[in-house]
Amino acid sequence: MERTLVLLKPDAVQRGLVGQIIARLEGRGLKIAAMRLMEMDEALAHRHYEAHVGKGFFPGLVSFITSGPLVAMVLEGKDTVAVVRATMGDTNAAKAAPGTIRGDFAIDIGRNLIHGSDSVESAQREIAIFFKDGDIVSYRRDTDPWIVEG
Ligand code: IDP
Ligand code: MG
Repeated sequence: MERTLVLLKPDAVQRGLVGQIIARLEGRGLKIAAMRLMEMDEALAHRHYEAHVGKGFFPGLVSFITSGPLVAMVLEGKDTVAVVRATMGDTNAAKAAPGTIRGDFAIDIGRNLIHGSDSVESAQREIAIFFKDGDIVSYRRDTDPWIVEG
């Protein structure tokens, strides 16, 4: 089973969309393996978004992501990285397809509600920034065989 890091960004918390967004991810069959409400400081933002340091939008991104509480989660399941990315929709929420989280709840690239790791390697790096091994819970659900074959 694959794991990914999801952040429900400060706009999701402020707009009261946390429950609806989690419902969509859970509804697909993904399993919550870890979850916490927290605030990111600048150092953590730089670490998490290290690939974007120096880009024009970076200062705005850091100020947004540190502006209030967010929900960090580890999700687990089959092809979780790709499934979460597809469920999120395009980075530019204005272009995100209806039916995706960003396509249904957002209209701006700088207020796009959710982060999901873009590869298994990124997921491993990002999960380690937010969670200790002991924070991640492995468990079996009786519904698992109804969600993934075999
Ligand atoms: P992703 O979140 O879909 O993986 P990335 O390209 O990794 O997209 O960018 C990280 C985050 O930086 C985006 O989710 C968005 O919040 C912000 N961002 C990216 N490009 C822009 C931009 O051109 N303007 C404003 N914010 C941006
Ligand atoms: Mg990204």
